[in-house]
This record gives sequence, C-alpha cells and structure tokens, in this order.
Amino acid sequence: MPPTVYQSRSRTTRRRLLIGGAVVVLMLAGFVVGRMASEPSSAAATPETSVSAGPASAPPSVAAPSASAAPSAPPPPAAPVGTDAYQPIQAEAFADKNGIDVQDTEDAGGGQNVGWINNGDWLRYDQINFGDQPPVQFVARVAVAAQAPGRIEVRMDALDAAPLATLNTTNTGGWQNWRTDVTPMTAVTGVHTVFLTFGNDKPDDFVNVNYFQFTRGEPAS
Ligand SMILES: [Ca+2]
Repeated sequence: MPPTVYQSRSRTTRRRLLIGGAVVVLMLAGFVVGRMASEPSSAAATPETSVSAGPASAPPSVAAPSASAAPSAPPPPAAPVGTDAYQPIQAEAFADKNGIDVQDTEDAGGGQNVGWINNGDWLRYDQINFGDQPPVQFVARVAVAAQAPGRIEVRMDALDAAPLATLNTTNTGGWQNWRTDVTPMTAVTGVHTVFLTFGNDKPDDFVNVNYFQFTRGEPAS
C-alpha cells in the first residue's frame, strides 16, 4: 500500500512541476512575443509622430522667418528721384520765375494758380522725373480771357533750349474758366529741370495756369 501512496504522491508532484514549467514557458513566450510586437509598434509610432510633428511645425517655422525677413529684405527699393512727370505738377510750385504772380484759384480742387503772365515770362521746376519711357503729350490746365493767341513752351535744362512741346493758348471765356489742353511732346527721359516759357505777340497778360503734367498717351484727365 505504501508504495502506491508514494507513487501517487510522486505523480502529483511531477504534474505540478510540469504545469509550473509550462507556465514559465508560456510566460517566457509571452514576453518574447510582446517584445517583438512592441518593438515594431514603437518603431512605427516614433516615425509617425515625428513625421506628423515635422510638417505641422515646419510651415509656421518657415513662414515666421520669411515674414520677419520680408521687411528686412526690401531695404534697397530706391525712392524715385524728384517729381513724377506723369502726375499733376502745381504751377505755383515753381523753383524760380520771371514775371508771373500767384493767386487762389476757382478751379475744381482749389489751391492756387499762376497768372499775370505775358510775353517773355517763365517758370522753372527742378528735378522732374520722366523715367525710362518718354512722354508723348504735354497737358496743361489753363484759363484764358485774352483774345490774342499765345504759347506755352516746354524746355529742358535751359531757357534757350529748343522747345520739346508748344501749347497754343486760346480763349476759354475768362481768367477762371478752366480747360485742360493737350499738345504733342518730343521724347525725353530721365530727370530734368523743366522750364515753361511764355510767348505771344501782345504785351498783355494772356494765360493763367493751374497745373500741368506729361503723359505717355493715356487720355488726359
Ligand atoms: Ca495750382
């Protein structure tokens, strides 16, 4: 009897050892499988997060330097020299004159005009910028009460230079009846001193001028 008891005891011990060993093997296998599974998943997770974080943070970081660099990038836009020939130049803004006087104008927009102009008078305007593309027209805002015709001539850099434009003045109905007159213009480019010289065959005043400008062919305003 005793041997059977010993045998039965030894059998249960062996079973317990086998079960315990199997549990250890299963735990080891589970550890290895878990490690293999966690390694690829963690390796895939790090690229994903780094990739998704890269593009998301990259555009703002790129845009921020470019936006901050933009103000510092265009310091070399050189300011245009002198007065734009293609915008209205107020006649009363002369640098020098001969004869001629200034008065408040009744023309639209107000301001002043030059008047008391007769033969031999002139006006000088410094640093008028014609740019690289030449004008084709001289435009002047004029009022004429005189019946006798006269001329406004445009000369570059010297009073005795050949006129590049000659505007013939005719009666507009009064010294404050304003009209925009246009005449063809010989090509000129760059920055020049502009002289307006006045001439007619009578000793009387013959024209008032509010403003003038040059055009490249656009309709006169
Ligand atoms: Ca004016």
